[in-house]
Amino acid sequence: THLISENQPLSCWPMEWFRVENNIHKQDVLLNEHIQPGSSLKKALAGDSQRLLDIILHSGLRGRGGAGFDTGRKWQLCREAEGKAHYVVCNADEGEPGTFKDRVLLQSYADALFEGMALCAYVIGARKGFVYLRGEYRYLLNHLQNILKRRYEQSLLGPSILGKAEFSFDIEIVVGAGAYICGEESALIESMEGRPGIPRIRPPFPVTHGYLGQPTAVNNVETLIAAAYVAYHGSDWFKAMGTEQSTGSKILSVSGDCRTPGIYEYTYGISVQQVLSDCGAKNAQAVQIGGPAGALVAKKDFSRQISFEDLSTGGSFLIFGAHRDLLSVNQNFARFFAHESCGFCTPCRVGTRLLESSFQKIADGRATRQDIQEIKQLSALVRRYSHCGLGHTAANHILDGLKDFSDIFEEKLVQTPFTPSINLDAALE
Ligand code: L3W
Ligand code: SF4
Repeated sequence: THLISENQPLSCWPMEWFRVENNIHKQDVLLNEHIQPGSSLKKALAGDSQRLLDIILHSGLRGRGGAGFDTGRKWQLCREAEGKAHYVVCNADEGEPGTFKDRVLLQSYADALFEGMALCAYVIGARKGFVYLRGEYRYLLNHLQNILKRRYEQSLLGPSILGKAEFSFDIEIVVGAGAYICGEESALIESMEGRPGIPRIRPPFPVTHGYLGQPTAVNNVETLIAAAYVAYHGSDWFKAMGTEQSTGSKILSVSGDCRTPGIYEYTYGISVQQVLSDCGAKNAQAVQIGGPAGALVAKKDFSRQISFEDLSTGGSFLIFGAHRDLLSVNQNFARFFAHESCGFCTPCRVGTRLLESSFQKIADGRATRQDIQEIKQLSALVRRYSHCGLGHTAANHILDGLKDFSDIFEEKLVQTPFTPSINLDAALE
């Protein structure tokens, strides 16, 4: 069993939390079945590409990387975009702290991933696809190359796939260099083109101006795998699971203070409480859903659901037991964002550093109520004026913490008679 190991330390996170085996504890839908290599493609190639697109559109499949954009719509926009060539890119730059489900999918379900990429290529008219593999997952490279080689031999890749003369598709694997920001799709494309991973201005979106300025569909590993299952079982099968706006299932990376950390797959709509019960988390005070950029969910809200309507997540489910110091957890998150900011824009580059040092001040017992007001003001500024998603979400954990766990900040403050005379919250509106 592979471990994310000691030789790849993440500076800000307790190492023991990453000693999570590839244990798959719950496999409701996708993980429950290995579809035969080529079986989705065979079904899809029996019809034209419009038919496959209609199936994906009708299934309601949405992006599993976090944002939940409609997959069929993305493929349709890309298919309709004009360009010299169209590209498929699989975003396998899984870098969100506490997320490791793509690692397991790459290790055990890579055939379905390559199948999903080929299906996407069929719809958008691509002849070339790339897997952008997280630098720390380099050890998976040989394994993935072996599967690609076999798929070429089986005529599931290469020229005239399964004898269909007009459908040829190649896949290449590109290895990242360990920057979290390259999980942002336009930074990822910059990196693929050999430049530093600095996010582009969007729009235009990659569907029209992506790799080499050409129409590109960028999808997460889990999304492409789900597409392969949809093509095999049909859209009604998929649509029957989950909730109205969140069809199908979500794979969660569960870690932290629980008895059985690992991979859990649920149909959408599952409550936080049910996941906690299943993994044996008896004494949780909070769960961070969607990584540091996501939401810190307090105990009073454990009835909330994993879905795009309620709690959207790329897959990270970090459990904090009652004994955890949530202030230091928040401080770790602030350090993480300051470290991973690409430095391109001032609100994020400077703002995340200032937030990090504010946390140090609180932890040292030197902060006053005025500092808390300034943290709120700075958080709102970073969220509002940053250039990309990293900055937009870098202060979520702070604002959530101040909302539901204000006492952990309060008890560290130096008590002064001074109270700000203006309402800084209102000033920010
Ligand atoms: C065409 C439009 N396409 C949006 C596409 C866009 C992208 C997708 C989502 O990611 C989350 C957050 C982070 N025409 C479009 C359009 N699109 N409008 O839809 O776009 P957006 O802007 O809603 O979100 P985002 O900034 O791409 C935000 C997480 O994703 N994140 C990504 C990490 C993913 C990985 C991974 O998959 N391995 O690392 C980074 O910021 O946490 O939850 O495709 O082009 N009008
Ligand atoms: Fe870079 Fe942060 Fe600006 Fe994004 S918000 S471009 S990560 S500095």
